[in-house]
Amino acid sequence: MTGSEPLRVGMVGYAFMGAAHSHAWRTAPRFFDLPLQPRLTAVAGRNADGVRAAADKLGWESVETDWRRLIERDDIDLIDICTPGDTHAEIAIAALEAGKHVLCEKPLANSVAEAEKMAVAAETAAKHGVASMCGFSYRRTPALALAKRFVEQGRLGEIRHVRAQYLQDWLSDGNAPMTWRLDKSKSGSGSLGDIGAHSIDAAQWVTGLNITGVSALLETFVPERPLAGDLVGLGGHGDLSSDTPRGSVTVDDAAIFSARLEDTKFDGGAGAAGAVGVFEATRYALGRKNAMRLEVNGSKGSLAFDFEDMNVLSFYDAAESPDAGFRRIFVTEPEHPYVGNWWPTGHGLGYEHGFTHQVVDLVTAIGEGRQPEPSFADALQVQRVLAAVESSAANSSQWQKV
Ligand code: SOE
Repeated sequence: MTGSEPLRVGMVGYAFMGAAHSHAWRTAPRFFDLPLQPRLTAVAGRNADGVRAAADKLGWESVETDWRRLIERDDIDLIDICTPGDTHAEIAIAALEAGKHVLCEKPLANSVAEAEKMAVAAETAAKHGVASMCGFSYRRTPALALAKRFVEQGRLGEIRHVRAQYLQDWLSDGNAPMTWRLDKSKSGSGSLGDIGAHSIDAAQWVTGLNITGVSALLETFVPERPLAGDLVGLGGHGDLSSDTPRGSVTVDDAAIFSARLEDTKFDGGAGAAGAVGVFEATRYALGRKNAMRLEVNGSKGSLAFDFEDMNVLSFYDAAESPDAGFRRIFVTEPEHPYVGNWWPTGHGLGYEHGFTHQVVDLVTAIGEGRQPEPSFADALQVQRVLAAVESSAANSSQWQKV
């Protein structure tokens, strides 16, 4: 039974991520027992009509046109940040200093310097029982959570290879309009931070290894795009007339890097267990819609995941089925992570469930007085990898330590 004490949420931003988070806040207590009852107390956005309409549609009780008001209000316990990256640090630090719990969308910030300040603020706030979490929601996909469980159970043995791709195609049309995701001052980076960050977090989380060095290439295929007004959501078709003013794309369209992954908690000195990795993130892979893929090869077995087939984890156990190839595990059984709270055996889940599970884990941790994961410190580590990739790419792919 979900507890009756409320957890009063104030959300900043109401576009794609705001809608996904709203759905999660509403749904989580209906399917999971939570120690606290989330309440959609207020949503903030600068456009008064827009935020009012979003509140009505998404189920928020009140609106603010300045996020600072959410932080001032004493009927709000948690700030949920669903805005572009350039605003994350300011909002999160102000909220933590005011004693509000924080859920912040990924990537944590637009620079390592900002992420460091956020991690310090989070650590300080944690001493007063204030929780913070970064929204790497794919961790909560049941098949990826099962993958982590297999690694922890030793079913893969020693990890040797990590192969991570995040492939979308919504920018393939050179006339798709500009969005904030293509403006470095707002988003920090392009495919790298928007989707590559998910791959980095998932790879490190599933394997328990950290990326310690990279060699990278970044590419921008379409340097200018039509300025078609404020866009909500992804892609779409711009005004194709040749006199539509164009704006500069200031981020990478594709990011590719090789990496070394190591067990940084291992204190056995040189020769610590480690793996090699290959990462690719692009929004130009025509036909690939949301192919967030992870393959891991170990000394005893391998696993493979593709978000376009998100209810399946492919697993190869060298001892069990040496010549049978990968086995497709339908991650739809009650004993699989998160699944038991949903539908009868065999009925799959979707994109939105990751966000719902994120709320479940966050509220459970807050109710139990624990810090949730991924912490701002975990997200800072991802931020360092993003920065190392950019620095390597700017230096002719030179090896860059993280
Ligand atoms: C856009 O590329 C995007 O919406 C990302 O920003 C999200 O984090 C990812 O879940 C889906 O793709």
